[in-house]
Amino acid sequence: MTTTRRAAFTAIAATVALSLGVSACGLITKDSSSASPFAGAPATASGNPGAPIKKGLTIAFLPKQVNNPYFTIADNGGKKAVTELGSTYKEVGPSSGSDTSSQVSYVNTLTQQKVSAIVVSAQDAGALCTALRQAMKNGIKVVTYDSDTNPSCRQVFISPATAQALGRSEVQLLAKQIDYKGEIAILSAGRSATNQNTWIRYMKEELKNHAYENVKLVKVAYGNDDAQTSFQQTQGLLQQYPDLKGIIAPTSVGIKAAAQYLSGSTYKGKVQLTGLGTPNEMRPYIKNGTVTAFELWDPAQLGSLAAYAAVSLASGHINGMAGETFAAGQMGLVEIDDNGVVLLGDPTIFDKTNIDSYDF
Ligand code: RAM
Repeated sequence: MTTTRRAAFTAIAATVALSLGVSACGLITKDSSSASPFAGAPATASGNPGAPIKKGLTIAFLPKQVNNPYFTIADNGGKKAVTELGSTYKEVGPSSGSDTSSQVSYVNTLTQQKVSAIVVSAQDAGALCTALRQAMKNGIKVVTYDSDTNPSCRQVFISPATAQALGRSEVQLLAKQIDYKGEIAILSAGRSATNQNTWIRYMKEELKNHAYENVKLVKVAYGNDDAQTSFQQTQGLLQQYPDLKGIIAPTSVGIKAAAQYLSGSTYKGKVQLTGLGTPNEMRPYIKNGTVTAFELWDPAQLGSLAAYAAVSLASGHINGMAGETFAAGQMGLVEIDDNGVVLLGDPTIFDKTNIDSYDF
């Protein structure tokens, strides 16, 4: 990662994030020495920062999965921003988190409908590419949020935080809970999910550190962001590895299902569970002692930031080039990083001391 936030902003944002519990997002500055002529975003020239923000656009959100509370929160954040900017919001998407061909069909339909921008959380890094490139050829702007495609298949990616920070911190959280000793497993979402796979890569990197020499990753299981499959996969992990000490589930569907299984079993409090989940879904499991701590960013802010980027792109304000900036309401002025990436900010860690302060 070649960008850093301004030091002063970081200090303020960190304080705000801690005291108010919001993910910090602000002006992200680009190190001029890192300018890359090979930025993956297909833009070749900057947009016109003086162009007015257009109204009457149609911004379509295409989450990984429509009936997933995490995406409901994120997309409602997007809806609010789109509506406030005077454009029309719509949401389409599969009900299964592992139905990539259906995501492709939705992209094709939105292209035929000539929407102004597609904001998509990709179930697969490559599978949506042909359809998204076709959309961009037709003048439709493409923003990925939450889970990216290959960089050349979109203009901007709104990333919750750096994948590195997320992956490493989940290992750090779990290792502390199991006293740096024992077998652990990962319960992921879909096998091809870009976001989970990137985080898992960094989890494995983190585990190479000396501090974890007595921690052994025994399996990565896939619950496909389906509650029942994730529940059964958790059960399977414990049958296969009776000495398992901990599970990391970097998916809001997976962590809830795993918590449900553990809390009704003899493993409650004995097998530690952490990962990414929403405070409202995880509150009962923090309260009943199944889960000690987990983390997440504010999904509504992620959706909102994606909406501002989509409207700015569709207004010709930005093209997705590194160094361009766009206004993101209360989140301020945001700068696009190399490869068209925009970072939301640091996630919040939830535990019994702060979980009641959050309502999402
Ligand atoms: C699930 C999805 C999503 C992920 C969250 C944390 O809802 O897999 O992509 O970001 O979990």
